[in-house]
Amino acid sequence: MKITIAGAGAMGSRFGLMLHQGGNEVTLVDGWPAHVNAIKEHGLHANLNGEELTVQLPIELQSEVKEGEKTELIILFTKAMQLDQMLQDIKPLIGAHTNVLCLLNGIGHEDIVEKYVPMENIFIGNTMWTAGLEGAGKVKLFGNGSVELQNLGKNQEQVASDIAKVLSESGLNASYSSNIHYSIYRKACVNGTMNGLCTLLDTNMAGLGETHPAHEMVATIVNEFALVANHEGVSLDVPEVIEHVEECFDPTTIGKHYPSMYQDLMTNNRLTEIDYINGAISRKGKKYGLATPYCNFLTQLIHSKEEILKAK
Ligand code: NAD
Ligand code: AOT
Repeated sequence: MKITIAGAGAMGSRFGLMLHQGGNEVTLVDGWPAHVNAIKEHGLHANLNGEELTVQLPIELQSEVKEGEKTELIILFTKAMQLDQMLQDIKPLIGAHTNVLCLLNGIGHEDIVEKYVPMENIFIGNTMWTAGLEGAGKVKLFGNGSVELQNLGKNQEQVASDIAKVLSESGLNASYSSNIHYSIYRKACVNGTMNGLCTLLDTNMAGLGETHPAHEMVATIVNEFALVANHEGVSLDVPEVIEHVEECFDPTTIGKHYPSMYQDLMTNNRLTEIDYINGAISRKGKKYGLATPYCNFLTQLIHSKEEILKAK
């Protein structure tokens, strides 16, 4: 399949690499000139489960995307605050038959995608894969993961299943979800607990899990997400979600991962996605008259840290 990865940082590179290895015709599109040039000149360098490899993948700077052959599938993997500009820039690639799959962390990205793509071509999902960007053109990938996705448009279930099949044939372990809003909230609970706390406490997920207050903090935050989700008709199984979140503490599986928010702020001095995770719950809580004090506080703390560190 002709696939464009829009946002080829850590996760976009992982998906691009695996889909390329699975025999698809993959093109990367990205907005970081140094990264684009490094991949153009030297290929994408990846440490994949300990094995060093270099793959030649076509890559284009998003501001230079021109009218041409439309792509069959676009996978969106920008950071949340880069999504609108990316969709604006890749308009020339989006045709009447281009399906667009949004796999960003956080809640409510479909509102932005809908501005550029007809509803019947939009697919949303989430992923438990992880990835780290070590520098321009270089990624570190370890562990396993999965993808869940669903169509937003009516009668597009078969297309959603077909997209999941294409991803799975490249080892991405994707499945059709009949309730993607539930899955997105469930994954948002992972990010709403791990990302902010690991960033503030300067540790990875296993390190957080070793601290005594971790369980109570996780449980309180998950309950705030559940309160807001419930108001939107999504009824989270709170004990199951807490267990799912706390599985991330395991150092033998995924616990050594530093969440992407940590990588952004602590390693790369970049602004974070907090407004699309805990901040989204905060805003919705305010709108619905629901108390979300931990999410409010976490959002403020991360913003203060961004200011102190002069993140950009
Ligand atoms: P990323 O920051 O690695 O890449 C996103 C974009 O930012 C890319 O266009 C990249 O080129 C650009 N970028 C990265 N570093 C830059 C720098 N120093 N200067 C300028 N531009 C730079 O983002 P990601 O981790 O791939 O995340 C994409 C989405 O996937 C996010 O919504 C994230 O929350 C989600 N996600 C991430 C992980 C993970 O383990 N990284 C796991 C699951 C979901
Ligand atoms: C993650 N991490 O989503 C993925 O780093 O933003 C991130 C992220 C899967 C399971 C646990 C954490």
